[in-house]
Amino acid sequence: MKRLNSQLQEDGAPMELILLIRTLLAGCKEISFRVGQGALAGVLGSTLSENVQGETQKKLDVISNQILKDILSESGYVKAISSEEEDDVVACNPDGKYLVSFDPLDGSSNTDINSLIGTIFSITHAPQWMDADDPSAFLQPGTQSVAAGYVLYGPSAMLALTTGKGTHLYTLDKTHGGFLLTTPNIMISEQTSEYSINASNQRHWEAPIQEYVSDLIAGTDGPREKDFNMRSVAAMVGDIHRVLSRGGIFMYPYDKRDPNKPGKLRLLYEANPMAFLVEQAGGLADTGAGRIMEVMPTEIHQRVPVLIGSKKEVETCLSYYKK
Ligand code: FDP
Repeated sequence: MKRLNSQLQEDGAPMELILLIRTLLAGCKEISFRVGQGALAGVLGSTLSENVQGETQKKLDVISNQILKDILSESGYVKAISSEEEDDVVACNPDGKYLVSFDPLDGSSNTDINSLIGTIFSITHAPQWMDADDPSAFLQPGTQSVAAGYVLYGPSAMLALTTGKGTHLYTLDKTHGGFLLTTPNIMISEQTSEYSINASNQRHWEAPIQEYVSDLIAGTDGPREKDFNMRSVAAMVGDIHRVLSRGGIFMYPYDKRDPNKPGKLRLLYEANPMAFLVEQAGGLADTGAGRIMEVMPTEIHQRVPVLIGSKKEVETCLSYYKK
């Protein structure tokens, strides 16, 4: 079975990027181990501190953030880090070539129920003329990413990774400690009859999503003339993994509740890396107003609406915005 290293070389990734990705994944392996220990490690449950988005942090979030922060800043490859768990950017090596954005533990409320969680990351070049602590270095559209991926901590630990030459799935072989290529060039089916959305927010959605979801629910009795099924892991990393594995559409749409929060999911370390992976697998990723990867960020913790998944189904969803 092919190892991560040879696939990255085959995809033409530069050596320093390969070394950076391997460093980051060494951190993820440690997180995987900690997550696997669960309550035995005494690390589950909430701390009293809250992170920048005002959500209650779980201890595993803090631990995972620290693991990645330490390993990346000591590596020398990284100029600065932006993390869901850090208010500001973290300056690393002023001569580092890369910027790394990550959500150290996505879906962290799932830790309480021993369900799917994961680390999401994206890597861009660091503008050499900017200081390492300058947050504006991170304000680049997703199209500038050189790599993106996630590690899913499930029954097995899986890595989805792209460097712009297709999306590959790897499985962590715990016997030798490496990621082995298990699905090269995964392609998302264009059609689907599966959707994912937190329907408890329905009253806050805009008209196009209201109408689109109501037509999905109407099934064979409605204009779509086919039945749809709803599936939700309630952790983006798990939901996108399902979409990559067997198709579907995952939505966290524009929300009218708070004009400062046009969506729930963060552009830099959630929407963009998932959009890169999904596009490289033949799917689409849009905000409802344009391609996610073309959104020009204005701040590091920016939120965006997300409509992502099987090409034809996302196109159908977007057609409701043009009515
Ligand atoms: P979580 O808050 O549990 O970390 O942005 C994080 C995220 O999970 C996503 O992974 C998930 O899709 C979403 O939030 C779930 O939020 P809601 O429960 O508000 O729908």
